Amino acid sequence: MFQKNKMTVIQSDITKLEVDAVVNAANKELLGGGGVDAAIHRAAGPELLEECRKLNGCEVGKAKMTSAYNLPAKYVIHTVGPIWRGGRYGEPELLKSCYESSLELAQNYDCKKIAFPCISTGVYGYPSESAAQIAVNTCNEFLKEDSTILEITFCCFLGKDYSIYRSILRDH
Ligand code: AR6
Repeated sequence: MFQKNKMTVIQSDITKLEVDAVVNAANKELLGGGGVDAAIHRAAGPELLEECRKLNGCEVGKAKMTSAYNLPAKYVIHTVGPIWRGGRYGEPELLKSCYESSLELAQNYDCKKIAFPCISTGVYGYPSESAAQIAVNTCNEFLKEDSTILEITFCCFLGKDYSIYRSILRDH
Protein backbone atom coordinates (compact mmCIF):
# COMPACT_ATOMS: atom_id res chain seq x y z
CA MET A 1 0.00 0.00 0.00
CA PHE A 2 1.19 3.52 -0.75
CA GLN A 3 1.89 5.41 2.49
CA LYS A 4 0.16 8.56 1.31
CA ASN A 5 -1.06 9.76 4.70
CA LYS A 6 2.50 9.84 6.05
CA MET A 7 4.08 11.90 3.24
CA THR A 8 3.44 15.59 2.65
CA VAL A 9 4.95 18.28 0.47
CA ILE A 10 5.33 21.94 1.35
CA GLN A 11 7.09 24.91 -0.18
CA SER A 12 9.18 26.43 2.58
CA ASP A 13 12.56 27.18 4.07
CA ILE A 14 13.53 23.96 5.89
CA THR A 15 15.22 25.90 8.71
CA LYS A 16 11.78 27.08 9.90
CA LEU A 17 10.27 23.63 10.42
CA GLU A 18 9.37 22.30 13.86
CA VAL A 19 10.09 18.65 13.24
CA ASP A 20 12.27 16.13 15.06
CA ALA A 21 14.90 16.06 12.33
CA VAL A 22 15.70 18.14 9.27
CA VAL A 23 17.96 16.63 6.63
CA ASN A 24 20.83 18.65 5.26
CA ALA A 25 22.09 18.19 1.69
CA ALA A 26 25.75 18.48 2.62
CA ASN A 27 29.09 17.63 1.02
CA LYS A 28 31.66 15.03 2.07
CA GLU A 29 33.58 17.43 4.31
CA LEU A 30 30.49 18.33 6.38
CA LEU A 31 31.92 21.78 7.01
CA GLY A 32 29.19 23.85 5.40
CA GLY A 33 28.78 25.14 1.87
CA GLY A 34 26.08 26.81 -0.22
CA GLY A 35 22.36 26.21 -0.75
CA VAL A 36 20.39 24.52 1.98
CA ASP A 37 23.63 23.61 3.79
CA ALA A 38 24.47 27.29 4.20
CA ALA A 39 20.93 28.12 5.31
CA ILE A 40 20.99 25.38 7.97
CA HIS A 41 24.41 26.40 9.33
CA ARG A 42 23.39 30.07 9.38
CA ALA A 43 20.17 29.40 11.27
CA ALA A 44 21.61 26.77 13.63
CA GLY A 45 24.59 28.91 14.65
CA PRO A 46 28.34 28.25 14.96
CA GLU A 47 28.01 25.33 17.38
CA LEU A 48 26.72 23.21 14.52
CA LEU A 49 29.99 23.64 12.63
CA GLU A 50 31.92 22.76 15.78
CA GLU A 51 30.05 19.50 16.15
CA CYS A 52 30.43 18.77 12.41
CA ARG A 53 34.21 19.17 12.65
CA LYS A 54 34.31 16.15 14.96
CA LEU A 55 32.50 13.88 12.51
CA ASN A 56 35.38 13.37 10.06
CA GLY A 57 33.18 13.93 7.04
CA CYS A 58 30.68 11.58 5.47
CA GLU A 59 30.65 9.34 2.40
CA VAL A 60 28.31 9.90 -0.52
CA GLY A 61 25.03 8.08 0.13
CA LYS A 62 25.59 7.94 3.90
CA ALA A 63 24.29 10.16 6.73
CA LYS A 64 25.41 11.50 10.11
CA MET A 65 23.42 13.07 12.91
CA THR A 66 24.03 16.19 14.98
CA SER A 67 22.09 18.38 17.34
CA ALA A 68 20.17 21.25 15.69
CA TYR A 69 21.18 24.06 18.11
CA ASN A 70 19.19 27.23 17.28
CA LEU A 71 16.88 25.54 14.78
CA PRO A 72 13.35 24.65 15.89
CA ALA A 73 14.15 21.02 14.97
CA LYS A 74 15.89 18.68 17.45
CA TYR A 75 18.40 17.10 15.11
CA VAL A 76 20.10 17.72 11.80
CA ILE A 77 20.80 14.65 9.67
CA HIS A 78 23.62 15.46 7.27
CA THR A 79 23.63 13.38 4.12
CA VAL A 80 25.81 13.65 1.04
CA GLY A 81 24.05 13.32 -2.28
CA PRO A 82 25.73 12.25 -5.52
CA ILE A 83 26.96 14.80 -8.03
CA TRP A 84 25.02 14.23 -11.27
CA ARG A 85 27.36 12.99 -14.01
CA GLY A 86 24.78 11.76 -16.52
CA GLY A 87 23.21 8.95 -14.51
CA ARG A 88 25.57 6.05 -15.27
CA TYR A 89 27.84 6.44 -12.30
CA GLY A 90 25.52 5.00 -9.68
CA GLU A 91 23.77 8.29 -9.01
CA PRO A 92 20.25 6.79 -8.58
CA GLU A 93 21.47 4.14 -6.11
CA LEU A 94 23.47 6.71 -4.17
CA LEU A 95 20.55 9.11 -3.97
CA LYS A 96 18.28 6.29 -2.78
CA SER A 97 20.90 5.43 -0.17
CA CYS A 98 20.83 9.04 1.12
CA TYR A 99 17.13 8.73 1.88
CA GLU A 100 17.53 5.25 3.42
CA SER A 101 20.51 6.20 5.58
CA SER A 102 18.74 9.33 6.80
CA LEU A 103 15.57 7.45 7.64
CA GLU A 104 17.51 4.73 9.49
CA LEU A 105 19.18 7.38 11.64
CA ALA A 106 15.85 9.08 12.28
CA GLN A 107 14.39 5.74 13.33
CA ASN A 108 17.33 5.02 15.67
CA TYR A 109 16.80 8.38 17.38
CA ASP A 110 13.06 7.80 17.65
CA CYS A 111 12.15 10.72 15.39
CA LYS A 112 8.47 10.93 14.53
CA LYS A 113 8.65 13.81 12.06
CA ILE A 114 11.39 14.34 9.54
CA ALA A 115 11.80 16.84 6.70
CA PHE A 116 13.89 16.40 3.57
CA PRO A 117 15.09 19.02 1.11
CA CYS A 118 15.44 17.99 -2.57
CA ILE A 119 18.84 16.36 -2.12
CA SER A 120 21.35 16.77 -4.99
CA THR A 121 19.00 18.85 -7.17
CA GLY A 122 20.75 22.20 -6.61
CA VAL A 123 24.51 22.62 -6.98
CA TYR A 124 24.90 18.85 -7.59
CA GLY A 125 22.71 19.02 -10.71
CA TYR A 126 20.50 15.92 -10.29
CA PRO A 127 17.41 16.26 -12.52
CA SER A 128 14.50 17.30 -10.29
CA GLU A 129 11.84 14.94 -11.64
CA SER A 130 13.85 11.73 -11.33
CA ALA A 131 15.24 12.79 -7.96
CA ALA A 132 11.71 13.34 -6.67
CA GLN A 133 10.61 9.89 -7.90
CA ILE A 134 13.48 8.30 -6.00
CA ALA A 135 12.71 10.34 -2.88
CA VAL A 136 9.03 9.38 -2.80
CA ASN A 137 9.56 5.71 -3.70
CA THR A 138 12.35 5.21 -1.19
CA CYS A 139 10.41 6.88 1.62
CA ASN A 140 7.32 4.88 0.74
CA GLU A 141 9.22 1.58 0.89
CA PHE A 142 10.75 2.55 4.24
CA LEU A 143 7.44 3.59 5.78
CA LYS A 144 5.88 0.25 4.88
CA GLU A 145 8.32 -1.52 7.23
CA ASP A 146 8.59 1.15 9.92
CA SER A 147 6.34 2.20 12.76
CA THR A 148 8.49 4.97 14.31
CA ILE A 149 8.20 7.68 11.68
CA LEU A 150 4.77 9.25 11.46
CA GLU A 151 5.38 12.04 8.99
CA ILE A 152 7.87 12.74 6.22
CA THR A 153 7.76 16.25 4.79
CA PHE A 154 9.31 16.98 1.43
CA CYS A 155 10.32 20.58 1.92
CA CYS A 156 10.67 22.24 -1.47
CA PHE A 157 12.30 25.61 -1.73
CA LEU A 158 11.39 26.12 -5.37
CA GLY A 159 7.89 26.18 -6.86
CA LYS A 160 9.08 23.86 -9.61
CA ASP A 161 9.98 21.13 -7.10
CA TYR A 162 6.77 21.67 -5.15
CA SER A 163 4.73 21.01 -8.32
CA ILE A 164 6.71 17.88 -9.13
CA TYR A 165 6.21 16.34 -5.69
CA ARG A 166 2.57 17.32 -5.59
CA SER A 167 1.86 15.57 -8.83
CA ILE A 168 3.82 12.44 -7.85
CA LEU A 169 1.94 12.18 -4.54
CA ARG A 170 -1.39 12.93 -6.20
CA ASP A 171 -0.92 10.20 -8.81
CA HIS A 172 -0.60 7.45 -6.20
N1 AR6 B 1 15.24 25.16 2.58
C1 AR6 B 1 14.91 24.11 1.82
N2 AR6 B 1 15.48 23.84 0.64
C2 AR6 B 1 16.46 24.68 0.21
C3 AR6 B 1 16.87 25.80 0.96
C4 AR6 B 1 16.23 26.03 2.19
N3 AR6 B 1 16.54 27.07 2.99
N4 AR6 B 1 17.85 26.44 0.25
C5 AR6 B 1 18.02 25.74 -0.89
N5 AR6 B 1 17.18 24.69 -0.91
P1 AR6 B 1 21.69 22.41 -2.75
P2 AR6 B 1 22.87 19.79 -3.46
C6 AR6 B 1 17.01 23.64 -1.94
O1 AR6 B 1 22.47 23.08 -3.81
O2 AR6 B 1 22.40 19.92 -4.86
C7 AR6 B 1 26.04 22.88 -1.04
O3 AR6 B 1 27.00 23.87 -1.30
C8 AR6 B 1 17.42 23.93 -3.37
O4 AR6 B 1 16.41 24.67 -4.04
O5 AR6 B 1 21.56 23.05 -1.43
O6 AR6 B 1 22.65 18.48 -2.74
C9 AR6 B 1 26.58 21.77 -0.14
O7 AR6 B 1 27.53 22.26 0.77
C10 AR6 B 1 17.54 22.51 -3.91
O8 AR6 B 1 16.26 22.05 -4.32
O9 AR6 B 1 22.29 20.90 -2.46
C11 AR6 B 1 27.20 20.83 -1.13
O10 AR6 B 1 28.51 21.23 -1.48
C12 AR6 B 1 17.96 21.68 -2.71
O11 AR6 B 1 17.83 22.55 -1.58
C13 AR6 B 1 26.31 20.95 -2.35
O12 AR6 B 1 25.74 22.25 -2.28
C14 AR6 B 1 19.37 21.14 -2.78
O13 AR6 B 1 20.24 22.12 -3.33
C15 AR6 B 1 25.18 19.96 -2.32
O14 AR6 B 1 24.40 20.11 -3.48
